[in-house]
Amino acid sequence: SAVIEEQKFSLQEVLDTFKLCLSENQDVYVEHYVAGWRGLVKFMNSLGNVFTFISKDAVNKIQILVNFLNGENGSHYVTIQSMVKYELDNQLVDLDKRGSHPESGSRTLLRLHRALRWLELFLERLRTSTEDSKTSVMCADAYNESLSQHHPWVIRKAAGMAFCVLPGRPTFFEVMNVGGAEKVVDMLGDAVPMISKVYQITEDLYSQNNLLELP
Ligand code: 1Q0
Repeated sequence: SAVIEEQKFSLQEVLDTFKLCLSENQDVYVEHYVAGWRGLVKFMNSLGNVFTFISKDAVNKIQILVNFLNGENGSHYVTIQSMVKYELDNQLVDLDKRGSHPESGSRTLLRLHRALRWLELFLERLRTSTEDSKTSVMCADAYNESLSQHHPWVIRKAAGMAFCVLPGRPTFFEVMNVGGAEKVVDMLGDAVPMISKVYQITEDLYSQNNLLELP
């Protein structure tokens, strides 16, 4: 019945999908990476309409990667490592300026990767926050320290306006649906290192291949 099917959103589940990202030999599974982002987008949409301009872009990028994964060369897109190797070996990446491959998997994932750094910083702030901390400030600080450096003025401006209407910490914790504040802190203590690890492995891979500035 509808009652049984209607699953309540839990951020715990979303962050758990990031745990599934890492293979035994530290490769990052695109499927779980993308699933993690899907969950985050769902969470963000539940915060209100203002955030859909942000989530729309994420949804676009998720879809590009899913299309590669389900496409005829899907077997090369199983991990971020194999994707990067395959696209580079076959000249499927625009390296210095936009050309015939404006939506490569490598450049698309790089955008989500940069946003993952924001998430890591934001969640860490949330974890160590107190009752009177402001989510808008934590969010803005995390953004200014990371993702904003890759955004033009007009997007920074729009992001700043979105942060201002973020719900407060109590509502935020409620929507996360993890339990009381202590539970949230525990959950984040578990999730943040996991996200950092996925971030760092991806960062190293992109750095070693000189891909951190892909257009
Ligand atoms: C909860 C508030 C969320 C705040 C998210 C911070 C990011 C804000 C800025 C995003 C602007 C997006 C507009 C489009 C940007 C693109 O130009 C840019 C570059 O792509 P391209 O193709 O033009 O080169 N795209 C990006 O930088 C990707 C941005 C993706 C942002 C995805 C954010 C979705 C995630 C949300 C997580 C919300 C959950 C947070 C709470 C977790 C738990 C407490």
